[in-house]
Amino acid sequence: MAWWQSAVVYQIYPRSFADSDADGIGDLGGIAARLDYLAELGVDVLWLSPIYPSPQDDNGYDISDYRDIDPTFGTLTDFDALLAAVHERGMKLVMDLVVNHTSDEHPWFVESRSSRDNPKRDWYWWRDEPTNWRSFFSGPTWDLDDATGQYYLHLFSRKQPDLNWENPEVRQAVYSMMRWWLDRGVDGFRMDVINMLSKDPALPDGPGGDGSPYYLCGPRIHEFLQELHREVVAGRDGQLLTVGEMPGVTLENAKLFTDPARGEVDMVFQFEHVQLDQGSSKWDVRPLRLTDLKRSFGRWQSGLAERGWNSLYWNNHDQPRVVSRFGDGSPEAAKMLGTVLHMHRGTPYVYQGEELGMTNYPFTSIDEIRDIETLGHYAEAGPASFEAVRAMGRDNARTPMQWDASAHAGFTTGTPWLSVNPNHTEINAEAQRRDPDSVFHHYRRLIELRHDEPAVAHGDFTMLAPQDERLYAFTRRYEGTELLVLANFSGEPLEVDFPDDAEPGDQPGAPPQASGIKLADAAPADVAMEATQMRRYHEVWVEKNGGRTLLGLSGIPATRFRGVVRFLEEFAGGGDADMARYADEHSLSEQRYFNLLCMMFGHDPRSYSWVLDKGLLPEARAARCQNESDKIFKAWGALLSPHFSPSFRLARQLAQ
Ligand code: TEU
Repeated sequence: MAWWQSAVVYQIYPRSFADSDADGIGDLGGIAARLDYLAELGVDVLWLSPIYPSPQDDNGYDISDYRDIDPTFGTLTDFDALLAAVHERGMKLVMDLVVNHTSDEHPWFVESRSSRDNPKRDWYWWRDEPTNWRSFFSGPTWDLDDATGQYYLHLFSRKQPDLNWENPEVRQAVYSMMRWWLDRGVDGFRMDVINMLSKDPALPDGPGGDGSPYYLCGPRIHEFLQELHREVVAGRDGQLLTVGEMPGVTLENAKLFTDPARGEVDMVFQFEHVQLDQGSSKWDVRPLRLTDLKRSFGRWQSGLAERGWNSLYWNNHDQPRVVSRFGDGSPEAAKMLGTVLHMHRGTPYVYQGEELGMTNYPFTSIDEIRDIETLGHYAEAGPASFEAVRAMGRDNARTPMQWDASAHAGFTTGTPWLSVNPNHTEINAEAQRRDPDSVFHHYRRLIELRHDEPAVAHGDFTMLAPQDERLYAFTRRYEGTELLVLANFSGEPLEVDFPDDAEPGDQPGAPPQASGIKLADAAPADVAMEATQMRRYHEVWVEKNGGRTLLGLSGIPATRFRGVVRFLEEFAGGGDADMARYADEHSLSEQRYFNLLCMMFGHDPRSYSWVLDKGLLPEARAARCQNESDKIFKAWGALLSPHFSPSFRLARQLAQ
């Protein structure tokens, strides 16, 4: 099993993460200052969106020098220091590789456009006549260069001319640059629109201006990616992570791209699930049907079960915030969406702020928008498109990270390049790190679970209730362990039926019977489970050696299931249940009580025995004697936290 199959990646959008020099734009110094936060979250890999010199026409995805750092973000020395600090904390760092196109200010293009017989003319696509292809950023994909009287191709902005990968010199120049970064200690690449490198050299017109049939997964794409792997990645195998961003990639092609035997990429970003709430374009917004989402995830889970590997993401710098898009913007919805994604088979990607439940921005005017794609669309579609811009615009993902409740959310002491979401006073890292029940700590627990429970990384996937438009339910099975994930996508309480005589859906993906959920196997005798009320939450059950434990919200022994669930609902529902009173009423033994508290604090279920080993019982008992629940929590938190955060794994190492 490759290391990245049980890893979690955190995407940083440097412009919006943290600003250390008060120019209102994030930078490497800001990232370095926040590494302990990321270590506490427990992520394994940091992916940085582009930080190379760039005119910033597309916020860095237009690179003018591949072997340096844009002064806005810092210097190569700053970069080396950041990389060392990341490695010191046991994390890895992946760079963004943008080689389908360069900036038009890159020396390669400056040379190429200088004359028709310049040696680098063929490094780009020049034609006397353009095709009818439309750009991703609206308008044509060809621009006329007056000086040489020819058109050059740019699938994105006119300041992002496409490189001609048919030219082996281009490919070798890219491979040399990639090796340069790897020799510097970088741990891999996220590869931008990497399935667009191979174009049909005939460059035929496309149906209705859609040129994608001639540049998405083109004729030589597998050859190019295998050559790249041979020239750059081979020999460093096992240490690196490569993920290819592939708009429009099919499952069949993804199997080829991610089959380790073919030596192309480790995983791909496919777009199927982020286009389910769209009609003819991303601006033609439609309501999401949960059955469509489940069908898509189910297909990719079973499709790459034997060969290849999935990436898992809801958010990135190109997508609106999922909690606003597929949820109601609430912390509960954020946790539910996090649980659903992280319990699938694949490598999860957390986009900055997702772990806090950051939402879309309440844009009121196009003047607040900075994104070239959105502005291009608005220029064509006009004011009538503003509602779609608000819902789907990329700037929703790019508002500054919300570190605290202060003026600019602790992102900068200057003026942020993009406004901070006013809800940062409620939604911010500082408050959530203190609150064990926060979205932050829920994401931290999900990441812990992936590190500690092999079934999460490696278990077979079985979708349940695929026809249900409110419930997302599935199981993961691995060596006698079964996870049951139940998630309620509707805003209303949901009745979930647990028929006692459930028979397992034998084959992964096998459709369950007509109604109700088919659980793996009948519940142990002492946990008679009838219908259970699901609030807008989610539950993860672990079936291990005949015992069944509710996880996710908390790990609680099965024996007191119904009582505990009622308690959970009460508690999670914010009722002022008095812990101690509850423990007495339900004669929870000291061990069960401590374990309950531990789970509440999202700590390892073995911590009671840990408390014993560490001789901390006296303090723990003392903590228990204080009868107001908040006091108990604070006391318990104070008792445990020094030993368990910032990251359980670290603590585990410490404890050994
Ligand atoms: O995105 C490619 C891509 O697919 C996006 O254009 C996407 O379809 C769109 O934004 C969805 O709204 C990559 C980068 O992630 C993006 O930021 C760049 O703008 C683009 O390539 C060009 O480099």
